[in-house]
Amino acid sequence: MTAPVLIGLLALTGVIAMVTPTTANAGAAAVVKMTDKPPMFKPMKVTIKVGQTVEWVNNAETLHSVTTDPDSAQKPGDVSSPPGAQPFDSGFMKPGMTFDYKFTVPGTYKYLCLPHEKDGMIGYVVVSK
Ligand SMILES: [Cu+2]
Repeated sequence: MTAPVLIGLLALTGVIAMVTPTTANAGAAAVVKMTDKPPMFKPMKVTIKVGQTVEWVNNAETLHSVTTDPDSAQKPGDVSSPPGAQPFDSGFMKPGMTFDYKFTVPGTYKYLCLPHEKDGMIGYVVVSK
C-alpha cells in the first residue's frame, strides 16, 4: 500500500468517525429510545454500574416521559426503586428532547412513561455495584 493511499484511508476513517450520529450523550452508559409504535422504551431493559448515567431520547412524534414516582403513576406497582433511592421524573419530553439520569443507588428500577402507562410503556434499569 502506498503512502498516499494509506493517508487517504486514514482521512476517510476520520470523516466517517466525525459524521457518525451522536444523538447519545458521550457520558451516558446506556441510551434508551422512546418510540410511538407501540409506545415503548427500546431497549426495555438496560444494565449499568452504579454512578453511571442513562440517557432517554424521544425520537418519536409524541410526548413521552420517564418516571419512577409512585405518586404520579396510575398504578403505584408500575414503578419501583431500590430502598434509599429517590424517585425521579423527566417531565413531559417533546420530540427531540433527551433526559439524562445518573444512578447512585444500586438495584432494579422499574419506570414508566406517564402518557402511556396504560399502554404498557414500562422499562427497567438494573444498576449493579
Ligand atoms: Cu410514552
